[in-house]
Amino acid sequence: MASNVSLTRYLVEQQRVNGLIPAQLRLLLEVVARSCKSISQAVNKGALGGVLGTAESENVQGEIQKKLDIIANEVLIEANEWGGNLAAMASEEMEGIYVVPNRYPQGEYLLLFDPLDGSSNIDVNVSIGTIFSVLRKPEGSQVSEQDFLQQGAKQVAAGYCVYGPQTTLVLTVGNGVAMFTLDREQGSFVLTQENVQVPPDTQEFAINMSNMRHWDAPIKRYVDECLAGKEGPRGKDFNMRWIASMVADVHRILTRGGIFMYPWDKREPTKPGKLRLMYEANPMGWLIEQAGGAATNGKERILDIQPTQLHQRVSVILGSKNEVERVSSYHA
Ligand code: AHM
Ligand code: MG
Repeated sequence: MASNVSLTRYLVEQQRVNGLIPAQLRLLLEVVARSCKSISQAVNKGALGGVLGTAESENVQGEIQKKLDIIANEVLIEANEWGGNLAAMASEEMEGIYVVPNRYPQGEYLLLFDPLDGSSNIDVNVSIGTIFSVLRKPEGSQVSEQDFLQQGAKQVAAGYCVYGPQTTLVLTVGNGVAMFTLDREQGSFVLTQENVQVPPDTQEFAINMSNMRHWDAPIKRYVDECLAGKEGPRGKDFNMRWIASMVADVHRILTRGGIFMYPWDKREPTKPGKLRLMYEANPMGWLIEQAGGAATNGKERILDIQPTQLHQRVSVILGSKNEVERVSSYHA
């Protein structure tokens, strides 16, 4: 149900009434939302805007960049560098941190993002998104990469914007999860759902099944039991979804429950998983927890992991609480 509460008003209320966010953080989130509007615009134009296809570059993780990966990254950097709210930014698409240039005032916050998540879906017109996480810069002198290496539990805001049939911004500042739908005529995000709750139980799982032969025993056991359906140990049938855009999969889980898994597998045994801790797992993990769900790497709560590297990878299992706890118990 649409409300007449804009994102701006929601944020002002979080600041004024709930005392949850300082003005600088509110302004920063406004700028992030504005960047998402521009990215949404570019995504919508698609081939008409010449934004589809591959760029001639690789990112730090050795992945071929899409044109939209780069465009989205630039939009976020340009929109956020001059406002005075940030000290530095970090992105999936940049090897090192981006320190706010000297010509602008430096703020108290650090912004991390995956500018365009689900890159493999760009050219096929399937939902993609932007994921972001905000940390407070530790007190001290010059900002450094070390300042970013904070546990997910220290996030002060996190969210994503999904560019799907609708453009929806999903946000937490530690006071539950709220969803805002982009009203294109008004040009503003309007609150469309508050106090989002992930049901504790589910009969729907999301995992890339093509990796099954590489999984570890606990994940294999969990999925086997789901697949066995009514006749198996779970005594009920399960459905499966895999969009290959974490934003879209997490959005479905926030909307109707489910469990999402991108676990460690044997393809690259030295890597803990495919997804990145700081700008994918942490913000998504916090959103899911704020909606009553759970997020783990199988052994440890995602938000408790102490990062050691900016682009660190992690095994991710998140969603409906009872299912996530079951998968964790299989790892015990
Ligand atoms: P990206 O940030 O380069 O787009 O990669 C992350 C994406 C996630 O959105 C999604 O869950 C996963 O990669 C899909 O991976 P796969 O193609 O291996 O199923
Ligand atoms: Mg991503």
